[in-house]
Amino acid sequence: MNSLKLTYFDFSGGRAEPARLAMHIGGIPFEDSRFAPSDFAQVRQSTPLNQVPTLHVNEVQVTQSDAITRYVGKLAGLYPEDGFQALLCDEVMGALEDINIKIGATFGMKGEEQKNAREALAADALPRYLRWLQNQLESHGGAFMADNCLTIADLKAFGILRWLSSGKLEHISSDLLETVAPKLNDYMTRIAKLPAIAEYYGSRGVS
Ligand SMILES: N[C@@H](CCC(=O)N[C@@H](CS)C(=O)NCC(=O)O)C(=O)O
Repeated sequence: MNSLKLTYFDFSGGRAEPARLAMHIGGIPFEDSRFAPSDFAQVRQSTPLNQVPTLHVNEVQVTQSDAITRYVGKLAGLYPEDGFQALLCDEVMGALEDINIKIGATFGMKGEEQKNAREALAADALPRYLRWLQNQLESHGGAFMADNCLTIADLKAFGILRWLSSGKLEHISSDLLETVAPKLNDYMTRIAKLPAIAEYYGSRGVS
């Protein structure tokens, strides 16, 4: 078994959370190397692209969150074996990463600029992506994003939907999900109640 070390911020969310959850659910041993946001400037010096997350697989330090999640998802049995279902899983992962990038771009902004950019996202791109995700869910059976079972696409969707609904993103209403894609809201609640996920967050004191 390769030794695995995942390096990311010490919070329950963001680009490493699906990989953390996948390894937890699959019982894959790994070093969960967390650092305080205030240490980012120093930590990034030791990463190939000055970004996190990274995954050390033995001595090799790998970048790109979706590649990392896919790798550990395979180890954990949370990635479809069927090629077409894998495509549908990857499609959802890619769309979710688009959301990450769109919102991420507003973090460097301040004041009116940030307000305008986020209100524009909440009026156009986010509803479009959320409705599309809801449609994927429904057309793939209604319970999971792909393969009729829990996959890494659900873990990533869960994290991003929880973030969008948290009320922590200024100028993005915590009601957005309920307003534009209510079935995704029910889905997020169901995923949160899956025993392995409820137990993971319960043990970390995250509600
Ligand atoms: N494509 C990369 C993006 C990684 C990324 O942007 N990470 C953020 C933190 S979540 C970061 O390190 N930002 C600093 C920077 O890009 O300079 C991935 O998916 O891992």
